[in-house]
Amino acid sequence: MMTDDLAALRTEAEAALAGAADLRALDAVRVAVLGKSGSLSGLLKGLGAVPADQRKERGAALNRLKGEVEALLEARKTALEAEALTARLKAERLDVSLPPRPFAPGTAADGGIHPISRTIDELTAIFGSMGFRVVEGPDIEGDWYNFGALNIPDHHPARQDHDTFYMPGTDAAGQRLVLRTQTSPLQIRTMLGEPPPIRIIAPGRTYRADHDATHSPMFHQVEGLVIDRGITLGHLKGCLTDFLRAFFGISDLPVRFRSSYFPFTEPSMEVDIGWNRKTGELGGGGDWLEILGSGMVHPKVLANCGLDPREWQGFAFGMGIERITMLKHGMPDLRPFYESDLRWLRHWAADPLAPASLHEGI
Ligand code: 2NL
Repeated sequence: MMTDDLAALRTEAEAALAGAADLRALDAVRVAVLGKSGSLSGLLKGLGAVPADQRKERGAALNRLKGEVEALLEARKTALEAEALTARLKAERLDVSLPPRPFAPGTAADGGIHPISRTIDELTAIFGSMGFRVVEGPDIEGDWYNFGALNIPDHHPARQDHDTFYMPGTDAAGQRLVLRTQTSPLQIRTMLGEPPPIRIIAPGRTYRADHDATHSPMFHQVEGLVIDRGITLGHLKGCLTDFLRAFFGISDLPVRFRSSYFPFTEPSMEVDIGWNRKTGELGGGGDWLEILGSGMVHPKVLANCGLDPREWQGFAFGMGIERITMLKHGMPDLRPFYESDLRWLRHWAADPLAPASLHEGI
């Protein structure tokens, strides 16, 4: 007789919980049963009037019921939340395979690929076909990764030449923090982090305190690195010649290698392509245009990265992404790359539905 009312309350609460269609209705059930003037709270308050010999047993039964109702509430809440999430995921589904809206003046513009991104896509397609992989990393570097490991000593003029942006503070290893002046730190990290053979390209943002029509304090660079046994200058020349001809889409583009100096390569080579100085046209115009720097990785750089230069050799190269993009498309000025002028962007944007591929021609 005494527990009958508890059994009834339990049945009632179960029915109310099952009928609660959303979290709000569920909370109303909680208040009706467990709230200050809820049915169960009412029974607990009534304990004082229960004869002393039954009070303990009834109190225990009430508390047990309270625990059960709380557990049922929690279970229903979890189920309702899962239902709500499923409904939301269904309602907010995005079909990424839909074509962009056709462009019409005055309506929402369709998307386009920025020329910098397009060039990175093209570099990735060309070097990817030669077995290179893309690596990425932090823009803020320790100065050992940016300079020291590359055989650029503490007081080398290059550290000023580069007009480096130094950051306050040091990293965990006590290195001075810099905005990377080239993407070489990624190659250092790769050599330190995995055994050869290595074939990587490292495209990304780089920073130097320089600002005029052809220099921006933030610009993009791509560097490449190959490490294996028996790598020679012949591999460097073949790889870069193939790359330049594919990138500029000129199968007989003249390519010239001219000896030069970098602290991180020995020997070092600057690479020129043929063009016509008067018309700006690339190809066989009889003039030469410097396009990138390259060389065999310096034995000290290999040793700094834990590689024995008698066993491993390699070549590396670096070039400016804005520069090769401007030359390829005949763009006169660097500044609009970063100005978000929609007229410029619409003019130079690449079609997002025609990604860079070697089959279609870069
Ligand atoms: C240039 C020249 C170059 C490299 C970058 C490199 C990186 C490592 C080791 C050796 Cl980890 N070299 N990078 C080599 C030669 C030239 O860039 O004029 N860039 C715009």
